[in-house]
Amino acid sequence: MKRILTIQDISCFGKCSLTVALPLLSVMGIETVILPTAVLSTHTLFKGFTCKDLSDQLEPITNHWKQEGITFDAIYTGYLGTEEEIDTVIGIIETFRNKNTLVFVDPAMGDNGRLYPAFDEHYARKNADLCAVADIVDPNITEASFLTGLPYKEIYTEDYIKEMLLALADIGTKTPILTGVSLSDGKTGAMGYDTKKREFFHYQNDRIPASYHGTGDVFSSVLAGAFVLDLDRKDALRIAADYTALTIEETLKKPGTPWYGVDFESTIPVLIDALKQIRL
Ligand code: PXL
Repeated sequence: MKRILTIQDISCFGKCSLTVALPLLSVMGIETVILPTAVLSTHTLFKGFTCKDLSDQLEPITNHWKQEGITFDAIYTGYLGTEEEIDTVIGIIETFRNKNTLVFVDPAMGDNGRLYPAFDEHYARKNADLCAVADIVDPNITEASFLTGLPYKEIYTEDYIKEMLLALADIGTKTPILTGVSLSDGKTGAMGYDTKKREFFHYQNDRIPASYHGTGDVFSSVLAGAFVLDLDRKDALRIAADYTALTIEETLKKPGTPWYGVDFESTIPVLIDALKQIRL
């Protein structure tokens, strides 16, 4: 069984980060080791959230793993907290990485042209150091614009997306993948760039007219899992995008749906079936 280490916060209430990554990666049949960077009462879009920073625990925990000879097939990072923490996480990646380790970075820090409340531009730029050591990064357009310094646009052409991907590749990532990319009316999906083969690739599905918090974490978790399972990039993008779209659709059907996250639990059987189809 493949083993992944995922490093991100625990938001006790509000479906995101580890409470999404752990169940999704587990149902994909991947042993999932967690390294919580902080414990929050809720995610940071609630007012008055509490936050206990666990940065000082990262080194003792990972030192213990090292002593025990624990290894990982992949390392997947999500929402982190501070610039110092980013340096610590880069150190952890260097310690555990070997030539076969997949390093997947979701530089979770903003959406809709704005950073999340806990972050500033300094923190956003520091994320580029983390992206530089990644095999795959999957920012949305907001995050990519903060990482690269290119302007954020809501209306754009395919050339703008390609320029953004090339700028992300310049940071050092082998395969940048931009999420929330619409290449035609009524469609949305992701577009990536393979620096080795020098080719762009993309996947689009129907846009569902709704936006929920935590969908980036759903998409990233499934995409990271799909790459860990050695799916080719076409299948990996399709599985992650279709599952995320279906989950948004299901969430939308339910009246009085809480805004804090999507009902990803109810669509898990479909994810498992889709994986079975590919791996038959
Ligand atoms: O979904 C990203 C995320 C993860 N963790 C925390 C957050 C957010 C987005 O706001 O606040 C704590």
